[in-house]
Amino acid sequence: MAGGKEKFYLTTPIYYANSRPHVGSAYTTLVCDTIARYKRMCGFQVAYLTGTDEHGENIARAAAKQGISPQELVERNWRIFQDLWKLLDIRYTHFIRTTALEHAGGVQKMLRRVRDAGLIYKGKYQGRYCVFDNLYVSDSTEPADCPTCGRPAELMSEENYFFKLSDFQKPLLDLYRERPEFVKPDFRRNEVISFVESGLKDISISRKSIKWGIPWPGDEEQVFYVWFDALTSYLTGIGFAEGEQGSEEFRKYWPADLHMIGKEIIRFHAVYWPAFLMAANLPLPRTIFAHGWLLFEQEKMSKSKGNVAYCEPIVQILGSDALRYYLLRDVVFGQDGNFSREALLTRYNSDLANGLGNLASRTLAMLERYFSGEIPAPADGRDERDAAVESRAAATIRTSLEQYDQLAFSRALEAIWELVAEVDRYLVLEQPWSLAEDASKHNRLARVLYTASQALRILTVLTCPVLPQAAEKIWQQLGQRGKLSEQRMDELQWGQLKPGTHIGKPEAVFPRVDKEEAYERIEAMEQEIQPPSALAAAQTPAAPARISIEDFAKVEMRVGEVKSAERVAGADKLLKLIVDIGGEVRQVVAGIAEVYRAEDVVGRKVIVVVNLQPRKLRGVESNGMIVAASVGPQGKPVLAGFLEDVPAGSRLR
Ligand code: ME8
Repeated sequence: MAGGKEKFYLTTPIYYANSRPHVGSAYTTLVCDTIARYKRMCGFQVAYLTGTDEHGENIARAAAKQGISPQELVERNWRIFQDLWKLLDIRYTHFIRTTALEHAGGVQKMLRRVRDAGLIYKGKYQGRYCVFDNLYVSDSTEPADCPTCGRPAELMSEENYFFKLSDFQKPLLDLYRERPEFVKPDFRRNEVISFVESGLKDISISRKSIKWGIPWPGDEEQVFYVWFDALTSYLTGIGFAEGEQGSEEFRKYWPADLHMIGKEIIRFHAVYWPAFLMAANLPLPRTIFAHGWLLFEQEKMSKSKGNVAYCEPIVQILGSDALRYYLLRDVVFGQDGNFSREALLTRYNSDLANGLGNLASRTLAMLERYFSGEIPAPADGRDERDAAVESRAAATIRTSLEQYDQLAFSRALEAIWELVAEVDRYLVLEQPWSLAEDASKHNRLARVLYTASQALRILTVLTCPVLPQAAEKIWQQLGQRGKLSEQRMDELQWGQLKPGTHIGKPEAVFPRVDKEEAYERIEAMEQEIQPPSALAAAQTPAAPARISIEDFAKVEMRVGEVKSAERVAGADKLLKLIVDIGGEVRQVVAGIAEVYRAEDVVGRKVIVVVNLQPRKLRGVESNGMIVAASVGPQGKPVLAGFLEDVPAGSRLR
């Protein structure tokens, strides 16, 4: 680990600004933020670039679907990305939009360098192309599906400018062999090598039929292929366009130390990108790391598959640290991992509320109670138990730094939480609350709380890259001066918490949550999240307080008869009902199980809103809503019904 003033430049992919980011798209940004924070705490000068990919047919089509111009769409959407990064505490240093003027200048400059090297020619492109992933699927005209999104690829046939990728087969293979750290993890490098060994064809890097892009210099009919445009943002985002050699910042930070990406875009990054850079005679990045996918309901979480979870509800209920911790702790970095709200809430309660949070509040409360909020001097000699905590802390510092360096976040956190458990055990064995009752044990009490507080200080520093908010709060509660994020992690050691320090006000950092209730609140908020198009609609004048009869008529309510009912597994409040709404039978999930038993509602007539969008509750599809009064402060549900007998299917007006 270098401790000097070295630079470190890392990037996320430049995200398509055609839809709202979900947990999957936030994953890479969270990971990079953790790395950036870690590197800063090890003394590096860090440049951290993210941004939005705003050109291409996928953007143009998304805009057309909403009846707006591509420019309007991206103006709206890039802000949604920025707002989310703020919410998730992402401390990027650079944000590039590919529609920025200086970016276009940089892309044209890049082309000039490649063209001057004699590597561009005009030719005819014919083949299958996926518009959504901007991917050449095949060079044949035969029908083919996109390997990334599964959509049928479109036939394209036009005159384009080509890049002589075929010239780079040998230089690329030499690169992978000479610099094994260029593509990570190793198994991905092997995939890339076999792809390149199988032969490289020249690629088209312009488009004639597409208008939404950066103009090709000297040919008004063409725009740049969006990947040539987007990859160049790693250069333009730090000042490549400026002057002949780029800005001072560019010269300081380029080449990138790490391009972090998802595995589906590895070919663009590990094959095309180094070839473009070699062609332009620019230095190559040090490492391209392709991580796995976050899966949700067994498939890649992605907008096109409709299986997405959003970050905002989780942040609102549990805080951004909880999401960061869960994703880094539960997913083995590099591999695919499953996203589950259940696992998120379990981790929150066990590791954060009962683990670190509880250790911090217990230790701080005892310091307050027994030592008037002052870190005691360790009076008595150090015994074996004290020494065990101290040596565990030293081992944890060593291991977690090694694991952070290797991007093995789950292992780093595992090691850190072993220290949490060790200190917990120590407190249980030493029972400081009993020591406090015996004046002759005062010195031992001082030693025990001194030891626990030293360990807690170390824990705040080690967790800071993952839990920036909570760690900073505990840091301040420990009475530490300066910003935690400005501490040096590579200089961390036992004993840096000085006796006599006055602690701040103890406050819980991770209040325990009722899992069931939190789950339902997150799920309900998810349903309310609207796609950007709907967000725009919401910005039009608000609906009047009173609605017209036509508005009311849009809600279709019918009398339904409950045919069967059963509890939804793992949910205390939910009943799954099969309801006859007159010639049609529906499955509806209702939050009434705390008040009604399944057998009580079978045969009952209820009121069903039948034209609601179907939604999933705890993974169970609900196609409609049962109307109930919400009574008292707890909102106890009381089913609406009729005094007279009414046939199922009757419409309410
Ligand atoms: O590909 N699991 O943009 P994009 C893990 N504009 N990571 C995920 C994910 C999931 N389920 N879903 C998305 C593009 N990601 C191009 C990039 S770069 C010069 C141009 C993350 O909006 C992951 O990093 O489709 C993936 O590679 C990226 O979002 C794709 O973002």
